[in-house]
Amino acid sequence: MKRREFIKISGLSLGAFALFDPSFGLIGEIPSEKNKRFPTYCEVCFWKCAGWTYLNEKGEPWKIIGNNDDPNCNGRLCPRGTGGVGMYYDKDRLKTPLIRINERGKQTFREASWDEAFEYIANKMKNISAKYGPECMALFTHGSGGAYLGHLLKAFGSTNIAAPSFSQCRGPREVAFAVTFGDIVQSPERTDIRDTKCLVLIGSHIGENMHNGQVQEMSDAIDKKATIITVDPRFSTAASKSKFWLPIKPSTDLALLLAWIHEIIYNEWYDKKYVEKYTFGFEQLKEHVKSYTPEWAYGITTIKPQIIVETAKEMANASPSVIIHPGRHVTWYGDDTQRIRAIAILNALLGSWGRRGGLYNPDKVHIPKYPSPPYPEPKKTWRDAFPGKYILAEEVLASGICDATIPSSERDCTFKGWIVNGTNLIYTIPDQKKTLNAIENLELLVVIDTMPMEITGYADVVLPECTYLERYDDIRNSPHREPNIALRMPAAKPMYNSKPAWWIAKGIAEKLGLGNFFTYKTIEEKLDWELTQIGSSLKEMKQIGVKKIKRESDDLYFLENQEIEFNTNSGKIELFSTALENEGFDPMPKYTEHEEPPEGYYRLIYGRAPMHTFSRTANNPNLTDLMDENSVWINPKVAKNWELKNNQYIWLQNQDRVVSTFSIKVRITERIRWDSVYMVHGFGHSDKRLTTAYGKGASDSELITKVLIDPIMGGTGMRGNFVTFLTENPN
Ligand SMILES: Nc1nc2c(c(=O)[nH]1)N[C@H]1C(S)=C(S)[C@@H](COP(=O)(O)OP(=O)(O)OC[C@H]3O[C@@H](n4cnc5c(=O)[nH]c(N)nc54)[C@H](O)[C@@H]3O)O[C@H]1N2
Ligand SMILES: Nc1nc2c(c(=O)[nH]1)N[C@H]1C(S)=C(S)[C@@H](COP(=O)(O)OP(=O)(O)OC[C@H]3O[C@@H](n4cnc5c(=O)[nH]c(N)nc54)[C@H](O)[C@@H]3O)O[C@H]1N2
Ligand code: SF4
Ligand SMILES: [Mo]
Repeated sequence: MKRREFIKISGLSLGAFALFDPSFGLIGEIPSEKNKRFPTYCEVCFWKCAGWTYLNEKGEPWKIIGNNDDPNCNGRLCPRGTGGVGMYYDKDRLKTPLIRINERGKQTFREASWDEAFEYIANKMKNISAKYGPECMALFTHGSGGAYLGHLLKAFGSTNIAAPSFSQCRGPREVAFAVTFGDIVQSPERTDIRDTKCLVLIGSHIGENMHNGQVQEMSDAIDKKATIITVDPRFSTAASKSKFWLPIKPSTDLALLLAWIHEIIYNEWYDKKYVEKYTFGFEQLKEHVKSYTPEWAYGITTIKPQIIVETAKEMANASPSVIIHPGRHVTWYGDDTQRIRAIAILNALLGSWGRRGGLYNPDKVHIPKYPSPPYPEPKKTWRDAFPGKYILAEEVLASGICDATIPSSERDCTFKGWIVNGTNLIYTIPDQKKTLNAIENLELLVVIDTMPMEITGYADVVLPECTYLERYDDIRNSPHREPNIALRMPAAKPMYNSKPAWWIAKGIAEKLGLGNFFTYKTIEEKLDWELTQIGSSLKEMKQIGVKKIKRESDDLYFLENQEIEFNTNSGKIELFSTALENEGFDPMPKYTEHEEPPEGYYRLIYGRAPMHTFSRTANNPNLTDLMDENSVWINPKVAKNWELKNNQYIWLQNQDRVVSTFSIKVRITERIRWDSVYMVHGFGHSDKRLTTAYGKGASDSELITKVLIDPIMGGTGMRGNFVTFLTENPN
């Protein structure tokens, strides 16, 4: 029963629109007891579902099944997590350390021993430290190994540790929520979808975005007759499950949000008691949105006034059990923090923050840190490269480190060495030319990866990490309704000459004379010490995989009339943001216009497919069986004008005359507006060592050359690019 429910939402049940074979749903059954199983948590995406790796008769990893006690997955993995064993078996894996012997990008490497690779890295790092200071080393990381490599970098004297999940992903929403509510959204999101009566999705394409627990909760909410309102220029899977689909003109969402705020205030549909008790700046907001009427928004968004009013009423009826979803990948148009501010304000007006069916208060376990000496105090940080800018960004900007690596007379801080762990920067940070220019200026580029992805081609040293099925990692400690932890342990010995990140970090530290920061002999020793501090042990966790720990107090939701001091300047929920005003930004969101596609061009928008994660799964043998290339969605009207046929291969050319390296299959569909085209991110791999993924589909990343920077927090807006079609091979 449960299994079917999930499939219902993850695949579109509209026959001809089927997105993927529904027989490939979630694996939830338990195989026979005689098979051995080992606890793990998934690394195919960052939802980090906990599960069990089972071995086959020959003692090899065979299948991965969700852990029933895990709140992130409730015993069921998504198609990608189920296909995770493909990462272990991928024949193209990196097999041994490599040192570059030729110019960058040429991929001429020689095999090296781990000791030789560590010696090389440590010598270069010492040189950089002596010449420029240790702060000129930066770490880019996305994934579990980051904890150990981050510890290494801080011990070395640099705090420049960046993840693309901030400046290329959820950064604007965290800043917008922090300035409004004094707290961030976090991951997994604190959205109480399970108990909501109305869920509003602004772009968020849950169901294609397969963040597991969230998809399950949305499916449950639909069964409980919750209203779903989806705002998307594309008829997404979520749209197909919605009572209202608002096919908005892309880039105009802020106008719709402001009109909703207008309606909710002027019709007095807001939660009066809540607004009075908890918020700051209501009268200013009321005045501010006076002219943002549904009729005004219609002219901008193409959404009819009557629909705007009707959907606003729908939200108000559900209040406070309503969620205007904060989104996750929100770096779209450069005014993203302000767009998410409008979302935060709507949630505040409807009283959903801190309420059942709205946004709950998550909690996590407090795990003491393994003893280690204090870190040296860095003399400078990435912020010195941007004086007076991006003050409200609470994390390091990956794109900012990139900018600050390119020498400029305006900056005295330039980076000289990068360690890149688990992020394919070439495909992840927009404006590839700039990323490559930055790389050209480096004295050291170390890449730690499992696969020969594009970024490894530019490395001086490539270090092969073993896959998540072959290693221990830090204890997973994700915030949730109930605090909980999960263990990842190896189910197999590392294949080839690959090693875990903790071992790599410790090895480099020892060569740098920083061995005192990694005093444990084995990772088991460290994990057991940490687990013992919170009343568990490695032995216990090996048996149960996931452990839930009781919340310290009953504060999942606000109590009736509870007095609350919010972590903002005014101590209230700030409808009028004093933090933004202090930094010289609009204290309340204003509508800003965005550039329109020129004649013959279409806005390039992109998203996820249920069976793939970014560019990291494109070579996975199990997942390419389900989908091995992307296609470009084109409206029938447009296809007719261009005389395009379904399944025809074409090339895309953007406004800066950049042409896709590979061709992409045409998919003609009413499900996309005529002014836009859509493609799934992560395809069009150009590294021939990826023997399955090479040349399959096209890459959105290479066509994103225009980047709309968010002035508030430095996020890289990627949806201001336009493409046209080439039917002959231009290359
Ligand atoms: N054009 C475009 N750009 C985007 C996006 C988009 O949709 N379109 N999405 C943005 C978003 S939301 C995000 S969060 C980022 C994601 O950005 P990334 O996390 O950089 O995504 P991937 O391209 O999948 O790169 C992951 C890398 O990690 C490697 N890897 C996988 N498993 C392991 C492991 O266990 N250990 C190590 N060391 N490496 C491993 C993979 O082989 C791959 O090289 O991209 C952002 N950039
Ligand atoms: N299967 C799978 N699931 C994933 C991931 C994955 O790689 N694979 N990655 C995970 C990560 S890190 C992230 S951040 C999330 C990202 O997933 P979301 O946060 O859901 O990402 P969005 O950018 O909202 O999603 C793209 C949607 O936005 C629509 N869109 C494009 N332009 C506009 C516009 O101007 N206005 C509106 N309203 N909509 C628009 C597109 O049509 C598309 O449906 O997914 C997560 N889940
Ligand atoms: S959502 Fe899927 S890919 Fe992501 S961690 Fe969970 S099972 Fe793995
Ligand atoms: Mo993301």
